[in-house]
Amino acid sequence: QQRYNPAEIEPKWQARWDADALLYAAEGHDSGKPKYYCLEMLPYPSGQLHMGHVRNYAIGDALARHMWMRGYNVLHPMGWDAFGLPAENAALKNNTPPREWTLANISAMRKQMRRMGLSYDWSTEVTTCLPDYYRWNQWFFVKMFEAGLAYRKKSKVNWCPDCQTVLANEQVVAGRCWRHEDTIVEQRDLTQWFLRITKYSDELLEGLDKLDGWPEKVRTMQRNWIGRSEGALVDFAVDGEVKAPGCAKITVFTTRVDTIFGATSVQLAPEHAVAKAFAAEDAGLAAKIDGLLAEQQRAREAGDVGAIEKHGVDTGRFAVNPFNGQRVPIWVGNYILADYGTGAIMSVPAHDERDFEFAQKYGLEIRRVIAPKAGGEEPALPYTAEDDAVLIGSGEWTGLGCVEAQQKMAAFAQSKGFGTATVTYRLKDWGVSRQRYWGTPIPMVYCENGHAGLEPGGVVALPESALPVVLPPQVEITQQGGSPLGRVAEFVNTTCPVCGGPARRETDTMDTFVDSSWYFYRYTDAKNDAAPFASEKANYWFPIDQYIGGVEHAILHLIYSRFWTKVMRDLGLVKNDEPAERLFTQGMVIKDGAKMSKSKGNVVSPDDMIARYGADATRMYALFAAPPDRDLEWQEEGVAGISRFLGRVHRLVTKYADVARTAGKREGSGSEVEQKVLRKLHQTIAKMTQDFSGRWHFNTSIAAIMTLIKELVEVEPAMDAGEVSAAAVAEVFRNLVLLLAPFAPFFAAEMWEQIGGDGVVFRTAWPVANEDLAREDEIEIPVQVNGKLVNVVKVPAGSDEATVKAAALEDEKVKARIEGKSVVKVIVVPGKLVNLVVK
Ligand code: ANZ
Ligand code: ZN
Repeated sequence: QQRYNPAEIEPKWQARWDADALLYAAEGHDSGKPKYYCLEMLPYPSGQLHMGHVRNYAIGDALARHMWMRGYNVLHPMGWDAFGLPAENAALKNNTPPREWTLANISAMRKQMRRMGLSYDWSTEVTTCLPDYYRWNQWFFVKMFEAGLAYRKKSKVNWCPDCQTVLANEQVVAGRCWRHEDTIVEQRDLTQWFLRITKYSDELLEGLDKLDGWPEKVRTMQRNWIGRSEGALVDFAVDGEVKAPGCAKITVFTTRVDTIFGATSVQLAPEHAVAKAFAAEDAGLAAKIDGLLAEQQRAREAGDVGAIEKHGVDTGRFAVNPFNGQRVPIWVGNYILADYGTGAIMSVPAHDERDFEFAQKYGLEIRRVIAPKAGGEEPALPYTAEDDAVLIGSGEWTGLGCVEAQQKMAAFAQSKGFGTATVTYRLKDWGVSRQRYWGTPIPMVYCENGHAGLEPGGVVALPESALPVVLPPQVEITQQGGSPLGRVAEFVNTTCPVCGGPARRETDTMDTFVDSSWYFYRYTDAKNDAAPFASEKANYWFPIDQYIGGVEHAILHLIYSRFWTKVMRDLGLVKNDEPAERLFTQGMVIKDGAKMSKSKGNVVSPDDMIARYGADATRMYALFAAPPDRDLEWQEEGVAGISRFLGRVHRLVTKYADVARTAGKREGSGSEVEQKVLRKLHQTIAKMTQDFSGRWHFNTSIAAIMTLIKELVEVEPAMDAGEVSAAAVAEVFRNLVLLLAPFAPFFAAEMWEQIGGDGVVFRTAWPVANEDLAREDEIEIPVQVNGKLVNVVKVPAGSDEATVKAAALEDEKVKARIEGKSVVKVIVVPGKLVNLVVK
């Protein structure tokens, strides 16, 4: 008998599958089957798969194979998120053009994926750095420009000195670059392209409530990122003359207008226009404000502006509270952010933590204007309650509940013309310009002389016929700043598509998150060269039934792609509001207690594992070692264990292969051993079917298969002695192989062939558990006395109430417990529990 040898089995099947281009291809949108779109996040082609990928793809692949077996038309595609900085860095280092480097990495990784036996439909492969894909980024960009959703503005932007490019807010993590943990992000004033994601702020927020197939953690992160705050804008007039235009009043943003009678100062961000106006008249003040600005910058660098040590300067000027006419001092504070709300606040020390701290430090007045509704002792300050709290010392508003006062006072301010209710968001428009080479060229030109309706240098969107704007291949990549494309004269100099006059191309490229915002639509129609995709195909496949990826994308990719879907819907391209119905975020792979990473030196290479134990054992281990949503501690010993387990299965299957191949139909109920084996089999089928329909605790599925194998080994002598019918043996092994198919595809294909299974194992119907066979003869029922567990009794499965009750009352332990008492009531929950109420 042959031993299990994955080094022989796996390449054999890989070659067969490679030769069968349609093996994993989805059927068309006219397929009669129900559809299932199973998607794993596409990788960046770094050149090597890592264990995180292996885990992600093992989960998705098990699911995709299972859904095929359940009779679905499954789309299970793969592609490459192929633009981005590493290709440029590699170009600098090795002098290989980014395109060559990227394409070589892609082919290496595609090979690894095939070696892993992943069931991707390669006919729909998407590579984002190729013009057949990125031309549609450009097409969307123009559509967004035409719809007012793409626009240019000068603003403060995040600049990474290492990337030599601008970053979106979402790419700044604790003041640092998302790619360079140690690099402090600078602020620069630049004119950049933005996408108006804020148009959808409310929809993006409200949509989260309906996404109940998404992890709550991800939804919470998105809610916080969008950061909707209801509040009011209130104008405080500046007392005395201010020369600078537009500086006669300060508009503050507050979520607690009900506390306005307790405002004892107005605080400005150091960059606020009024602060600048005061500084222009007072050099001493200007220097102090610069000091605050520097502190803010340092806090940003330290990664936490929120935790800044609060400092401020008194401007010596006053503002007038429009609600009570009171003059309050105007300060400039280092804890006021220029880019949130209006960059100005009214400070209410009695009822706000930060204001309290500040007022104590500088001896500013602290005035209570909110008290508990129930009265009683004065609460400690700051007192921040708003529910069950009322206004005190607030003129005509005194006595109102806080929440009611917020609405009424905002309406009052509006009626008097000094304020309004408002909603503020933390979410900002998405800055998409990047001063890099390896990205999608932004399809805009600047007409040098201008033409009717356009001033010289004005922006003109390229017509569809001028797309794609192809990246010039020969570009010198250097460390010097500025867009590399700006140094390619043949690229820059062009003609205006409207007037034919001289024009310059935009030389920035798009943020690579544009590429991943809609790639999954392209999979439905990857070869379309007349449109990004055909709507009827996308409408058939969308929404994605299951999206699987890392939680690190909770904000960036998963918010941008939701935005993109809404834009496409409004353009009439798709019908769905959200891209993915369900999202699963798998845990990290760790080794020796830490995330696997090059910098920690604890990386385990998938290639090594596959070479040693085979792809099946490696994949199966990744599913077995932990529930998929938890972190997984990689232990090579565990992979070896799975390999030995597959060896045991291999021995059994090959041993009984002939029996399985030639057996007839099972008849009658069979011997007791036979019933026992069949019971275990059908229980395993039932359990696995369940695991596949919810949380995918594949670790317990695999454990169940292991128990089944253990049982088979135990009854092996009985099988050899002919006590289990050939038909039952065939039933067991046939189903066993089917159960293993989603997890260990090479192995299952080989075993299927050995037992003479018909056709392709992955297209064979998933087994259905036979409930009669699965049912236990006896079940255990806990018996309680007055709600306390006393013992567990065994009764025949399916017993009626009377039988269960009798068994409970006859149990020795129960008898002892109720002795001398009278049973006043017996509660029987069929199949579950008996509770005796005694006195
Ligand atoms: C007065 C007040 C009284 C406030 C009170 C709170 C409690 P969220 O919920 O995060 O939106 N604020 C407004 N703009 C700010 C800025 N640019 N920098 C720093 N702080 C700013 O927070 C809104 C509250 O944060 C606003 O309401 C304001 O303080 C402060 F008892 O106004 B509040
Ligand atoms: Zn022109």
